Amino acid sequence: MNYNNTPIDWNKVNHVIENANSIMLTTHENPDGDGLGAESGMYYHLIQQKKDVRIVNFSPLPNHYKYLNEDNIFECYDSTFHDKWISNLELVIIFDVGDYIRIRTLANPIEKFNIPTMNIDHHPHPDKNVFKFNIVDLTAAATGCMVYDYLKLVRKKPILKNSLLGIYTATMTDTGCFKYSNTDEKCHQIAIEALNVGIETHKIYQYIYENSTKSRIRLMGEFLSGLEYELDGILAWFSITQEMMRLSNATKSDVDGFTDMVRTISGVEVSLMIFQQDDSNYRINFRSKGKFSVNDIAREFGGGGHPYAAGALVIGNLSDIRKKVVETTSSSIKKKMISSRI
Ligand SMILES: [Mn+2]
Repeated sequence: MNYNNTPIDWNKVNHVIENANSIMLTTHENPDGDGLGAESGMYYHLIQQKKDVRIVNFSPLPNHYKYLNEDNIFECYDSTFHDKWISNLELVIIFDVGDYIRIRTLANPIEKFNIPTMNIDHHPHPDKNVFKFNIVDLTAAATGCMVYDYLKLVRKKPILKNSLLGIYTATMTDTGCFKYSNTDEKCHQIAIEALNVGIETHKIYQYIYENSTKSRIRLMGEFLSGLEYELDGILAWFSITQEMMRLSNATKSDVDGFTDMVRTISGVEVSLMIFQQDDSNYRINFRSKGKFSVNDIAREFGGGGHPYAAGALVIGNLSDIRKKVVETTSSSIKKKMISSRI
C-alpha cells in the first residue's frame, strides 16, 4: 500500500488497522502538537475498538501539551520496559514523521521484531520508502486532519471529544492558529466540531502559546540581539548555541516557534535558525512567507519538509555551518529572485 500523495482509500487503510489487535502509535522526536494530537486522536478511537494500543514516543511529552495527557496515555520509550510488548505488535502507526530517522531508537525494536509499519504523514516521502503502508497527503494542513478524514469515514458514531481535542490541537498548531496558507475549510470544520462538543479552544491556545518559560524569554533576548539580515532584509537568520542555552537555562522545547516568529518581521521573506543541539550536531530550520520555497534548500543539506517550512540536521562546527548555510540560502533566494523577474 503506497498512497504517496495519491487519493487515499481510507477503507483499505481501515482494513489494515481493523485487522491488527495490538498497535503502537508513535511520532518524531521532540514532538509537536500535530504529532501528539494525531496520536491521541487515533488512540481514543482504537481504545473504543478494544485494541491493545499504546502511544510510545522517543521523547517525553513537552509540558505545554500536558492537557492531552489526563489519562496518562503518553509513554516515553525505554527498551527494557517496552521491547517485550513491542515484540508482539501487529502494527505500528507513525505520525507526522517527515523522515523515518526521526523516531530515533524506536526503530531498533521495530526492525528487530519486524513489525509492520504504517506511515501517516503530510510531509513528502520518496516513492520507494521503508514503510509497509505509506499514507501521505501533502495537501493536508496537519497529520491530525488525516486522522480526522479517517475517523469521519470509518466511525459509525461521532468522533469522540478526546479524539477531537487531539485533532484540534494538531490543526491549530500546524496552521499557526489558522493563519498559515495551509489553512483550509477542513481546518475550520474541525474547529467547529471541537466547539460543538464543548472543547474550550481558547484554553488550548493559552496552554500552548501563553505558557512561555522564563528561560524561553531570556533565550529570545539572547538570540534577537544577534539577529542578522541578508539580501536587504529578505533573509533573517540567527543561531542558538549550547552556551546560550546554558546561560538561559533553556531546554530544546523552549526553542520551538522562534523561526516562525522571525518570519513575522516586515520585509523578511525567509527566516533561518541554526540551532546547536550538542557539540557538533546542528538543526537548521527554514520558514518562508511564500515567495520562495525552502524545502529545496533544506534538501541540499540532507533534510526536507514542506515548501515553506523545512529543516535539516547538519554536523560540523558553528562557524563553518553558519557560513555554508547562510551562503547557500542567500544564493538560492537570489537565484529565485532573478528567475522570477524573467
Ligand atoms: Mn505536521
